[in-house]
Amino acid sequence: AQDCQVANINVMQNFDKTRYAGTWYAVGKKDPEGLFLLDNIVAQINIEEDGKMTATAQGRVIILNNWEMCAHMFATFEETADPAKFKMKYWGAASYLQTGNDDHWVIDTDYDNYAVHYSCRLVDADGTCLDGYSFIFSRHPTGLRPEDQLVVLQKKTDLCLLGKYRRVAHTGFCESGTSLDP
Ligand code: DAO
Repeated sequence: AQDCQVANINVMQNFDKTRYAGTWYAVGKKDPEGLFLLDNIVAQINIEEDGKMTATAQGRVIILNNWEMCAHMFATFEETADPAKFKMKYWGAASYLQTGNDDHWVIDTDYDNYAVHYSCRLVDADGTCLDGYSFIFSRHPTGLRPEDQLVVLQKKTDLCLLGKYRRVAHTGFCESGTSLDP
């Protein structure tokens, strides 16, 4: 569907959260209003013993007075009637980081290379998304394989977000402790 109606967005069929587990590097991002995670965004999806999906994530952020830091985030996921649509509750390791309750929709993934995520925070009166964000995830920090780029391009188009993404750099910022020098 490409009528830009949030309700008509196609998500991953027969989504398998077990195969979604593991490390994902954000290589592209469409920001929401008041963006939070800037770059060096890595998510680790876990399936707990009770079968529930959780995640830890990190990324470079700038908080309050231009403080640059690596944010460590946690998330729990509530399942819905659609296995590819989750409600995600998230919070930071430190109290001054963002907290929230967002949709987490898996639009498409081959589990081994790429995943297209989507979250609309605010649906407009006409049914389109007024404020949302989307991650393009890769299993590889270097980016998407050429053969996945066309699939992802089509999904961006389906989401009515073509041209709204930026590249997410991985410079090692969040791998070097508290140092500001990657
Ligand atoms: O960066 O502006 C933003 C919005 C993203 C907030 C989400 C925080 C991270 C929670 C874990 C993500 C797991 C995919």
